[in-house]
Parts: sequence; structure tokens; C-alpha cells
Amino acid sequence: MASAARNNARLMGLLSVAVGGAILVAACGGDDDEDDDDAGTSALQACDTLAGKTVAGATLTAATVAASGPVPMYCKVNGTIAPKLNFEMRLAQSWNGKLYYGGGGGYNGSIPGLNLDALNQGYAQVSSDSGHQGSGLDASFVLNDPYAAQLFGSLSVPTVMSSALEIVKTAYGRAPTRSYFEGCSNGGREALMNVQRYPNLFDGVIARAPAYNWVGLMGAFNRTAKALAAPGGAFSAAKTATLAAAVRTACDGLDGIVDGVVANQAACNAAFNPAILRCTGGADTGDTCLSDAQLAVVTSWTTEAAFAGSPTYRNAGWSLTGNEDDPGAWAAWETGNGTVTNALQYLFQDTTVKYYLARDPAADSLAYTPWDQNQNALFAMASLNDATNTDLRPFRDSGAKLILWHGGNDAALSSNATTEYYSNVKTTVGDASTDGFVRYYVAPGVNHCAGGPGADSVALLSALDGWVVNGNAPGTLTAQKLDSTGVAAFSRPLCQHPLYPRYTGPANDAAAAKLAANYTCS
Ligand SMILES: [Ca+2]
Repeated sequence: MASAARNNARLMGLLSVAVGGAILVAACGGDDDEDDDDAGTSALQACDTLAGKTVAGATLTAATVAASGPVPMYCKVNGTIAPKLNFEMRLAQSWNGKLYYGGGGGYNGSIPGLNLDALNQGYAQVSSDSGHQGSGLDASFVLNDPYAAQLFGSLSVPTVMSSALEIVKTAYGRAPTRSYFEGCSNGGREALMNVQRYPNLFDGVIARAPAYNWVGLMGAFNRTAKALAAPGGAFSAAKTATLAAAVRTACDGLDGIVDGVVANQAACNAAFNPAILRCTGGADTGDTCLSDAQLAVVTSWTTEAAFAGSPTYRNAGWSLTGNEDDPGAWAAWETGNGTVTNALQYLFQDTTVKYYLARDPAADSLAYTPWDQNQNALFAMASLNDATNTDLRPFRDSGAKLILWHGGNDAALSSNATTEYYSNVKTTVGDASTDGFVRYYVAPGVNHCAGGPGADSVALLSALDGWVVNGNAPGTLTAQKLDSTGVAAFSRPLCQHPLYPRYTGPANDAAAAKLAANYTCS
């Protein structure tokens, strides 16, 4: 399918942007902690030690990769855990004594790329394809392979970790002093799965835009796709622009500065009512208004979706941000610019219906009604994929730390769902206790994992490491928006939820508006 392939390329592009976005910032924010001693083994020596060896059941290939552009030399190690769980390690020239595990995206199926940020900091890093090979938009691997489904759901990370730890020991003669996991989107789900099911596996975890409520979010995708496919429901680029502009008009200045980003989202939710855009009479009368069918799409988008079977089968609605018209927002994820079957949310729920729920490759997801008709299938999918457990006491008691992060303009996964999870953890574990091991940040104007008009680059790995190793609990961080050459175009404070960055600098001063120092978390 050409459209699926194109969307998949776009998805992978977004995910690689996410990795690239983090690189350049953290590269300048090195750490000087106690663990930063060189183990004395170079990448070349590590490759020599590992090549052709069978470690923890995985037969390895290993070769040094020459320095290229911004990427320094490293040792690349590839292995397969039978029958078909492929992983890759990248061993830094000067090891910092620590292990970094990078999570996947979508339905995985390929090994995520190098994290240059982690490599530059000297980590040994590992990633896997999670046990099957194919497009990240294709769930067909689960149809006749329950083990592949289990690996995707939760088992691939601990399985690969057992090999990775042995490989590190073989290469360097000692185990890593610290192990961290970071992932976004499905990788964020993997992150929370580790926190919940394997609380002793990592010393620190970064869960960005976590797709933790698989049953609920796929159900929400399905509901909105149906609203877009209903007669008159399609959203063209012009309609999306009309909606976004109206939100910006109502809300951009509520954070103290008209900069194209709505940072005070809570005030905007109260200030903006999409009904003001209703076309006279409710029928579509042009690009400057929304028909009743289009307003029904907006309602599906902004309201919670809840399904029979479990209180966890739910998804919080999205907020209207004023950046729906960013190319990485509604066009990519929701509307397909008028053709819903091109949108990523449609494609994800469609493959989910076909292979997890209807278990019929010919099933029509837009005719699959209601979403909660097959309770056994929902329960099975939730058991495999949902990371909705809020009792994080075992993780807390292991001494580990968790950073949650979500882009405020994420049109793939609602930041409100992550807020809800964080809030439920606090209810379960207690406010003060949660504060001792969890930090949660929302980045206004940032798309899914990265991109968008907001400041999307922040050194979360350094913040996590400083917390784990030195006990420096992160507070307000600084995020940057980098231009195409990697230079900071502007910066903003990255505030802990529920705070947002409010402009407190001089009025009508374009230079001042670019500096985080002129904003206050409010
Ligand atoms: Ca603003």
C-alpha cells in the first residue's frame, strides 16, 4: 500500500527527529558524576572481544564504525535471540560505565537508530526490533505468533537486557554501574511497562508521550476516524487552519506573549468554545466555518473515550492547542488533509482491529462497531500491551527514578492521558512520595515526540542521570528549539506540570522573547 508506506516513512521520520532533537542539546551538557570513569576498554578492543562470540545465547557480529560527521567512532554489535529477536548495541569509544536502552515506536519491527546524545556521553546503548520484522504500522505479526505478541507487549526489553548485560560484562569485564531506559510513543509505553512489571530492571526511566493505554487510545483513534469518515466529516487543510487560527486568537496571549504557541492550556480550555465556528444552519458553507459533522469530529477529539470491560479502557480527550495546522499535527495523525485513510491514527487502529480484535485481515475497521464488542480480545490486548498500573511502589522502593514528558501539541497521543496517569499515580502512591521519584513535564507547542513550533529539545538523560547518581532531583529544566544547523533559535523553561512558562520579560522585545530567562513557570 503506497499510502501506508508513505505514512510509515513519515512516522519513522518523526521518530528519528525525536532522537536527533535530543542529541545536540545534551551533547553540550556533559556530566561529571562519580561514575564517569573510563573503563579503559576502547570501542576497537570491545569489538575485537565480541566479534563471533556467543554470549547469553546470542551469536554476535561486531565491527567498529568509523567517525562520520557529528558521529564519533563506535563499536556496533548485532545479535539475534532465537527465534528472531534482533538487537543492536553501540559501544562508545570511551565508556562512561553505564547502559542506555532506547525504546521503539509504533508496532516496532525494526531496530531504532543510534542515539547520538547517549553515545556522546559515553553510554553503551542497546535497542531491538522487539521480536518481529516489518512496518511499524503493521500488527499482522500477532495473528499466528503469540510469542511475538508477548515480546512486543512487554517481554522483549527484559529478554534483550539479559543479553546486553552479559555482553557489557564480556566486553568491559564488569557490569554497568547504572542502566537507563528511554522511549517515546510506543517506546514510552515500553518505558512504563518496565516501571510497572520489571521495577528492578532499570535505575532510571524516561517515558515520553507514552502510549500506555493501548485499548483506550486505539478505541479513541477508531472513534475519531469514524467521525471523519462520516458524511461531511472530512477535514481539509483549510478547515484545520480555520480551527487552529480561532484557537490562537482566543488563547495565544493568555500566557503573556503572542508567539504562536498556547502555553496556558488550562485557561484556553475554558476560554475557547469550538461552537463559535459553526456554519450557519449546520451544513458546510465554506472554509471559514465548521459543519455539524466537522464539529462532531472536534467533539470526538476533545472528549474522553471510555469502553466496557475495565476502568482502564479509556482515553482522555485532546486539548485544542492552536497548532492543529502544524504539518506534524492533525494532517499527519488525524485528518490526512481530507482523506482519513491516509492518517496515522486511522492506520494504527485499522491494523489493530484486523489483527488483535477481529483477527481477520479483511476486517473493515470503520465498520467495526462497537469497539468493545469482543471482551475477550480486548482483555487479551490489554494484558499484553496496557501499562496502566498506577501502583509504582515496587519501582520507588528499588530506588529508581521516572521522568514523564509529553509534547503539548501531540496529535498522536493526548498529553491529557499522561496527565491522568501521573495524577492516578499520585492518588495511589501519595503526593509527597510520588514527588520523590517521579517528575512530569509538558512542553507547549511540541508535536508527537518532537517537532512543532515549541521548544522540543531538552537534556532529559542528563537530568535523569544527575538525579539517580547524585540525588539532584530535576526542577524546572531549559528546553530549546534548534534550527536546521543545530543552533538554538529560542529557549523556554520546561516547567513541571501543572505549571506553564509565562512571559515576564519586557514588552515588544523580540530578542527578550527568545530567552528562557524572561519566562516564569506559573
Ligand atoms: Ca503564547
